[in-house]
Amino acid sequence: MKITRIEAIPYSIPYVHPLHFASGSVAEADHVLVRVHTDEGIVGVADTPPRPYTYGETQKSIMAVVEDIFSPQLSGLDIFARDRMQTVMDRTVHNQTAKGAVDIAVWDVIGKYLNQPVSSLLGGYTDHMTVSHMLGFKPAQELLQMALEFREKHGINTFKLKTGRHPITLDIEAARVLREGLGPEAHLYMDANRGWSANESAEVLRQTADLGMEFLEEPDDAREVLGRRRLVTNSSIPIAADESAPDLGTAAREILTGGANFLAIKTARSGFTEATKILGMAQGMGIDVYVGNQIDTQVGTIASVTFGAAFAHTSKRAGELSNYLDMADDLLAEPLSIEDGKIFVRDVPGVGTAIDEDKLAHYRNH
Ligand code: MUC
Ligand code: MG
Repeated sequence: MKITRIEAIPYSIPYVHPLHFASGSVAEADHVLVRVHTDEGIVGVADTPPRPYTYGETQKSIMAVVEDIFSPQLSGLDIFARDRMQTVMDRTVHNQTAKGAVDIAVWDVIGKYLNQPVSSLLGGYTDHMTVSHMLGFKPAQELLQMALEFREKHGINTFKLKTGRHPITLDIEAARVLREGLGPEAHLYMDANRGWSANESAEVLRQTADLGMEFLEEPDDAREVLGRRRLVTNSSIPIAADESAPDLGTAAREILTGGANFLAIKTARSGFTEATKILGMAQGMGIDVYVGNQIDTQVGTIASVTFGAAFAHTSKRAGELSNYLDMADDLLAEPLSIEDGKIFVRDVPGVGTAIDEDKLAHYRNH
């Protein structure tokens, strides 16, 4: 079975709760739905989130690279030739989430063709992921109210606090209010999206040392190598690489150079093929990972669940799988649900991303 065409469909869905964080903000999901068409009529689907402040991609750049470069370069390739596809796509630098979506859509075709859930094909470790919810910038008491609501309504007890603000006391206070309000059983960690310097990050770690934060993600700019290395060496909690380690090479580099000792794996930017390589590398080096989010829609989230549940090393921690709840609507024909803080893999052939075509027609940008 061969690829005949790759289609990129731009759409926009508003957010009910816009998210603000140190590197940017989102008020609408102006994403791109990618469809891989084949000569046997099977179509694979994946979602692509443009994040100019992280990967330099925009909705238009994703459409252009998918339709003008990847579609002609990958057409004619056998659907199982995933590593060849990666090699071809890697001739074009960057464009991280566009590459990730093409890979996931190809896996979706493979699962549909073999009549198997992709999570089983990838590793089949378990049937669900525990959910972590990401809290954007807000006053501390509002954050606590939101977290308590998420716990009450969805059973979520793991929260990532967006940090990186100035003065740093804003985030230190938010961390303290969350810990005191949620109690010792809640799992809490912070993500500063490079908002602080290494010294500010060290000061935050010092002042939050009694709060049981499990790790700190991307505190400062990892390119400021010595500052980051000093931070990692001296921190009593792990320092995680997210946007400093978007692919296999950078993930290996950050671990080997002491820029991080924990890794976020995001299917939106790594697809399943490269994410599997990052996972193997991390496991072999004794590095823990977690499934991060790219403020994913339900289409993106089910891809993360598919990957995360497939492996012991990714499913042992909560994955960031619930920010679609901040959106006004979504495209999945059968909406996701979170019960007792868990999302289950879909027991259907492929990834489980059947699209509601009426909704797509409604939200697509013509
Ligand atoms: C994160 O972990 O940094 C921020 C932007 C985005 O797309 O995802 C995030 C979450
Ligand atoms: Mg992050």
